Amino acid sequence: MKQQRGRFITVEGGEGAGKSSNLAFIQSMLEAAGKPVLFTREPGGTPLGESIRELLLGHQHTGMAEETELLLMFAARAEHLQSKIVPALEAGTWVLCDRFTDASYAYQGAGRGIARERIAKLEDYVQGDLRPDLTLLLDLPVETGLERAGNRSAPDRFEKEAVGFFERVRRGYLQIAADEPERVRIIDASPALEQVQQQISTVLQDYLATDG
Ligand code: Z5A
Repeated sequence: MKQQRGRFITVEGGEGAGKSSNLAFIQSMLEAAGKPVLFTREPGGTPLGESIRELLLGHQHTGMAEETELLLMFAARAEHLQSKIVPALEAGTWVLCDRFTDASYAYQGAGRGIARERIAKLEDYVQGDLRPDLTLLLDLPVETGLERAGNRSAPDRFEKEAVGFFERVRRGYLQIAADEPERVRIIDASPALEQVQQQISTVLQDYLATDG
């Protein structure tokens, strides 16, 4: 009998939205439902991808061209898909990924101003037909996110952007959710963690009941 393909779940959100704080919760819910889960992240997820991540987030290339940034995201993604994500999905494993291509549309597209059509061409080239099955978008006001993120580590190359950049990123994400309401579920990330996790739990239970 042919192995059933695993599901591809991504988690997205602006700065300090709480992805890291909720990923273990999401993974444990899926595992409790009997799904084998591979957790990974973008940019990164492979040795080569993690090296690209250092180039992207570090401060040694502050004047990086926008196109270079976009192409590096997709270079890391190509490696990630071929060596990790696709083999796992084909083996029936559920892949839980901290950010994926929606982040390229939100940050490089809405944030930096690269045309959507250009990103779509790269998406088709690198991913073929593969798209996430479910995306949880953690949404909160930019100021709240920046305040939360500011209480953590030193800022990376993206975190040094101005507030206007993050406002465009947020609008970009919300537009994706409006365009694809079936795939992208908005989670209000403003309240306390327990309330955020209640919303996540409802969405995942619903997904597991209908598609899992
Ligand atoms: N990027 C891109 O441009 N294009 C692409 O295609 C891809 C990525 C894939 C790296 O992402 C950067 O890459 C990212 C976009 C870009 N740049 N930025 N900015 P990342 O995901 O590795 O890093 P990040 O966005 O900076 O994530 P983050 O700052 O780690 O945020 P988070 O994981 O969403 O938040 P958190 O660490 O869970 O929470 C932040 C703080 O808030 C922390 O102290 C928590 O304890 C606190 N917190 C969390 N939830 C709550 C609630 N509910 N109440 C109160 N406090 C809370």
